[in-house]
Amino acid sequence: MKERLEALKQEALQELSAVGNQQELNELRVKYLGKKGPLTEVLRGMGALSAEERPVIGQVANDVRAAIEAVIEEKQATYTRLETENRLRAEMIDVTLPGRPSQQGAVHPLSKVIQEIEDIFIGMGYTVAEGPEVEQDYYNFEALNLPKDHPARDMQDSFYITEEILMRTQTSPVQVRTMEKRKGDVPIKIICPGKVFRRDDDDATHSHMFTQIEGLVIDRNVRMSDLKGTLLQFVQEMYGPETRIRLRPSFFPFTEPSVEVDVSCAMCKGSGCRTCKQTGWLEILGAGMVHPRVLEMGGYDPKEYTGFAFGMGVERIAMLKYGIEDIRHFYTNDLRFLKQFLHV
Ligand code: 2NL
Repeated sequence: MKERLEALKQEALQELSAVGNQQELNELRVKYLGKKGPLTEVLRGMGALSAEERPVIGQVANDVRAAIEAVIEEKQATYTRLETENRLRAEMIDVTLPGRPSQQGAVHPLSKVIQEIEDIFIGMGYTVAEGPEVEQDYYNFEALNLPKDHPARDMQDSFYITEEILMRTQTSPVQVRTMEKRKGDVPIKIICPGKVFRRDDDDATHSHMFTQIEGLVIDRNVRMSDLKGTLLQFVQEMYGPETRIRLRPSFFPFTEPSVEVDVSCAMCKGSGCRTCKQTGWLEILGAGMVHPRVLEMGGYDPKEYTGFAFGMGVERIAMLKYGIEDIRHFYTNDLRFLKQFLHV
């Protein structure tokens, strides 16, 4: 029996020394150490041995098993190490290779100007209000003191959906809706940014759709000087602390009195250049004291409350700020145009 075990050991070690891969090693492990292997068989036959022989043969069998196991384990360790090395080699990344540049999007220049204007007014205590682009005639015209026969209501100037529904021509209807919602409560201090629509032929300075920001303040004792101070603060934050403003009389159906607001040209500081057509001034805002009838229709008693309002075209402000010569650049999304504003 001892000889058989020794022979088994020699045979196993012989075969193991010739093993070439993980699979062959697994097969030999099963063959020699498995439940149906020769070693198990020998141990099972031990019952037939005498009491003196049993521990001796048992010892030899254990030694043989340990010797075979040791070789298998050593080989296994080698295979495990090789496998790890191969995987690491296969998965190796060359961190010195140049990266592939990704096409990164950016905030549209118009959106940036809107955000900048919003921030300035938020800094003065205003909140931002938004509303529908498709409006009722009442909110777009009627409540703003635009009588039925007013030329601004003409089919020529507005996109009508039905007799009573149209694309808003200003963001004022948002302000009317706010007055209605606030039910006579003061103060109201809002700005309303958004798209507006007019039946115009598109050219370098006109677009049938553009972006407007309007502002509205209603409270007790709101005066023209409050409007002037507010707009001066706004343009000085927007264009620099040297900026001056100039108010000229004008007319809007929804304000009385009404003014056009000129800003000293940021390009030439008022000395005259191509941008300001040698005048030193740029017209960027319309404004005025809210018409008493507009206050009344919005639910505010004009004997108790007054207010001011203003409106500006965002494209025009952006064009003057960045020297953009054609309004259509904002909507055609030519990357050569948009990429110029990546870092402004
Ligand atoms: C311009 C002029 C303006 C207003 C808008 C307004 C709104 C309400 C009441 C009274 Cl709810 N007024 N808005 C007032 C004056 C001028 O816009 O040139 N826009 C591009």
